[in-house]
Amino acid sequence: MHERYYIEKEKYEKLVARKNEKTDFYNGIYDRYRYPVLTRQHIPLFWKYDLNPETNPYFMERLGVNAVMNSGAIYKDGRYYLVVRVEGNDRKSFFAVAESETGIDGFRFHDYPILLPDTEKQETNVYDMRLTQHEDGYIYGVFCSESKDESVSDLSAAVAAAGIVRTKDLVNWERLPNLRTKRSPQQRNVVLHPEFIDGKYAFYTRPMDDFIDTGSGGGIGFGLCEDITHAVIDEEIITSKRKYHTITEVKNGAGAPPIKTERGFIHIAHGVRNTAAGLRYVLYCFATDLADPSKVIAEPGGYFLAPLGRERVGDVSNVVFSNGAVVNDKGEVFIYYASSDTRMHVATTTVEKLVDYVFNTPEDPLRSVLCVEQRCDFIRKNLAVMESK
Ligand code: M1P
Repeated sequence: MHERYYIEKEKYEKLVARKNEKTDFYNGIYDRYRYPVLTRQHIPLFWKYDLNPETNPYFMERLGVNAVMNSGAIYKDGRYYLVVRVEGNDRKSFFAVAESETGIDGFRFHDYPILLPDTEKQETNVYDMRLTQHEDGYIYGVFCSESKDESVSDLSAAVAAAGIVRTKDLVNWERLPNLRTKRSPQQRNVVLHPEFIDGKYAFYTRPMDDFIDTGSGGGIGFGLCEDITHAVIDEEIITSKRKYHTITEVKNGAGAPPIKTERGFIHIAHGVRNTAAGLRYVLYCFATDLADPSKVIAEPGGYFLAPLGRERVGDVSNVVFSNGAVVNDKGEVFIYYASSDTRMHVATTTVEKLVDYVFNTPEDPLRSVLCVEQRCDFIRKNLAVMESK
């Protein structure tokens, strides 16, 4: 083995063994952590370096990794699993499982990434898998399956569709045909609901006219399908709508599969607005009805989590994106999010706190004057509380 291997291996083991710690960030809603849970430095050396000194005398990276980001998550048998989007230096993304005992540190990749069955021959790239433990007994992974748009001459034109896989052990993956939505030419950010609705599989969708622009797509959609092995959605209705001059003005999309609580399903989604510096992605929450998960019953105003400090800089700066959150046996919630399409973080809270946040945070009144009224009312009540002490 090249001598440099031992130096790099020591650095790697130190990184994986590093304990994470809460920062002094406070908003009463969730805690943030000092270190990302996964970075490209967490990729095993044997994924990147040819370890044979005869074929790699300079111990060079032969297959580099650019970033690790948008990860699906699941809590299984007392352990925390992420299905990570790994992006090679060649810009192609793929999926790999990383596992931890604590959910906040010690994430280690399994020896091999996931080799998906090659059933969609036109597919060039895959990313952003959402993991849903469905009541039918399978863990489903729904992800973006991207292909070149051959109908136009623009070399960068692409078509986004929702790919579907399922597994029971996170090792063997069965690929099902891509989801077809009759009314939307493109789909990204599709999430499978964990329960049957009227005996059917239910999906949160994101209707789009174009690969980047959602166009006439008014927000996060919802649709039912009879047969997940040939998934077709005839009708999509809009649940959480995009709104003018809010954090969702340009687009929004479902994130982690919804968390079931006594008051409703809690969704952690992303909202996108435009700025002079480009698009800004933040996370926001809403709740849907337990019996009719297409019906929004609470939507706190503003963002839940926005990029902060070093999170603001990366390959696509000013972005936080989540497609995985888990609840452990103690009712603690681990929200996994990527910053700036570069690295993975965790924020922790509890189901109780999430419910309080979603149902007791005021809605966005949508106009400045109404926001001032809302805040004045708030201040008035607080001053009365302070005076009574
Ligand atoms: O670059 C930010 C994000 O952009 C896309 O999200 P959306 O479809 O909502 O625009 C996704 O490609 C996502 O992977 C990426 O993090």
